Amino acid sequence: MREERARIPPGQVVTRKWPVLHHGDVPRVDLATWTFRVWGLVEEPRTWTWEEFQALPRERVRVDIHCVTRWSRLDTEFEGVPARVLLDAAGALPEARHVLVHAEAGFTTNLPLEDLLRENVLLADRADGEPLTPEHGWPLRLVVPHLYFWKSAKWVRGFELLHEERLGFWERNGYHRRGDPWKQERYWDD
Ligand SMILES: Nc1nc2c(c(=O)[nH]1)N[C@H]1C(S)=C(S)[C@@H](COP(=O)(O)O)O[C@H]1N2
Ligand SMILES: [Mo]
Repeated sequence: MREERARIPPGQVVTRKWPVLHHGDVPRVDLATWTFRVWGLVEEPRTWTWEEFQALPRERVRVDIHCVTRWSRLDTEFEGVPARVLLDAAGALPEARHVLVHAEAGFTTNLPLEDLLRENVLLADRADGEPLTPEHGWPLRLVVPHLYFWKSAKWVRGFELLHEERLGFWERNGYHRRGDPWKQERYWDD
């Protein structure tokens, strides 16, 4: 399995199952009042209802995901709206460099704007051909496959565009500010 080995970042072990990992409880979400917002350093702050979000252009990607707790899962298929579509609709200002991703119950995670604009970065509502399950982030989760999976916020609700980096939940609790699995950027001092 040389090919498969080349897809596994250092220090990771492949799992065929899909583990569930998060802080706190699975939130209860009401689609009737749900919104996705993009605000901060944008030309025009935007808000989408669930219905409006469903009308946006969609993509399907097949990606490998890597959790900092050392499991990797190969070939998960996600479907949803590219993050780029929402960022383009709001219009990032030139001074926008960083994004704080906001999710239900105050969960946050940060990443450089350019990482959100990368290929294969989706706001996904389906995985492996099925609607997301609540424990994997229903109704919507971020998927940033090129960074450790803690950046892929479940139950995501918005992007706040910033000039200076502002650390998110796991990043304030010892995890790396960026989290590239190929460089083993696990903890803040890696
Ligand atoms: N809202 C929220 N999203 C989150 C987390 C969390 O605690 N809260 N944990 C992250 C971590 S550490 C991981 S590894 C992945 C796990 O996603 P999964 O449970 O679908 O495998 O979700 C990420 N997204
Ligand atoms: Mo994680």
